[in-house]
Amino acid sequence: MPPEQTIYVTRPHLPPLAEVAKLLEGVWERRILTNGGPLHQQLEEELAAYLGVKHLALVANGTLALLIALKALRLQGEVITTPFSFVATSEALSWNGLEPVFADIDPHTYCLDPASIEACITPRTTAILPVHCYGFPCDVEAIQRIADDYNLKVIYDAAHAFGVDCHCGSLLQHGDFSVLSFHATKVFNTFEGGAIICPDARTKKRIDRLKNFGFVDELTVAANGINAKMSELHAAVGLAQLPGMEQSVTERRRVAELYLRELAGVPGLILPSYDQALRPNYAYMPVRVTPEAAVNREGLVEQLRSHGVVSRRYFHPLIPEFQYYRSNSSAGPARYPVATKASAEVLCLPIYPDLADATVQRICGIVRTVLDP
Ligand code: T4K
Repeated sequence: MPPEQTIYVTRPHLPPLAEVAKLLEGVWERRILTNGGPLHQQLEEELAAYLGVKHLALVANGTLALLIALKALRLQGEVITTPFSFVATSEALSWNGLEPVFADIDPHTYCLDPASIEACITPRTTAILPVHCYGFPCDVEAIQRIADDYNLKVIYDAAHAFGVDCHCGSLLQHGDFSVLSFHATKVFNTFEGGAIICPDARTKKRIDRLKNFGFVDELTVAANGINAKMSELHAAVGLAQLPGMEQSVTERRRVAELYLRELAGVPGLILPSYDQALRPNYAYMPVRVTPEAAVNREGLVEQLRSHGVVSRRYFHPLIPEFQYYRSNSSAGPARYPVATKASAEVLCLPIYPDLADATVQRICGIVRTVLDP
């Protein structure tokens, strides 16, 4: 591989172009381009079967999926969420007029710590919005116990958790809703896209209306809806991609396992661990550069960049450190010390299905040279 070729943190997994073209021929014939066309309906059915869930509604992206799931619950007041996520998690709350309350995370899974959730509950709390960070499952049982005890709704941001299991089947069946992102950078992508997993057909109907301006029929708008429909073009990409998913995750696993072997024992570096029983999807390769390392995280980012390797500091800054959220009453590192430390130490290394072994070895060589000079 020529050294000047940039290695990005991720590259989209693309289905065979001929398969997409075949599906698009039908679109050209039918001229049904969007508004719940046949490819959209087919993808909803195939995805629900693949993911092991009963009711799934496709939407235009993961952010709109969050927005609509929250809207469907008619929530008010405060929602406990994680500071350690992509900003869309909190933005969906703000767009719904809900106040994010930032709790702390678990140092191993990077997901919300149930004890910290409980400590954040006030009389105004109405829901919990946890994230299955990097595809690592939240402690869904403990979170459900808290939700039951305090009569709270749970909306899982499962943007990273496509295809991941918990101990009792699909991780996506937990909570009142789970929300997926099919953005280009995700394990399964439709260029832009997303989905809401909901518990029953009645709720799916409500979501289907909300994503189509709130229309019940031509003459009736029953809710403050929005346009969040997935087009036939995007659905075609998804349908062509789905048959290759097992292979794609197998390739991600190859890359992850090579990293784990090549980076084992590097001083000051903590590696992630993937639980095979939970069908991990290897969406990300988050390593931690601890204070014991020869250089800090920022130094490693720069060294990698100077060799053409673009790693990413997901998630730095923390959401409450962004200007828009700084005045939030729960913003402040004392409220979430574990997330603050993680945000200063975590680095996501490149991982995607066609990342060659030789490239992973080259990246690991750079990491070893920098951290173990
Ligand atoms: N909840 C969570 C927990 C999320 O992580 C996200 C999105 C959402 C909700 C919202 O879902 P969406 O509304 O996006 O469906 C990326 C993604 O844009 C974002 O979807 C994702 N999370 C977030 C974690 O990462 P950036 O700013 O890192 O993207 P970008 O454009 O820098 O892409 C990263 C790398 O990927 C590039 O260096 C090159 C490569 N790339 C990217 C694109 C877009 C490609 O090779 N081709 C491409 O088309 O945010």
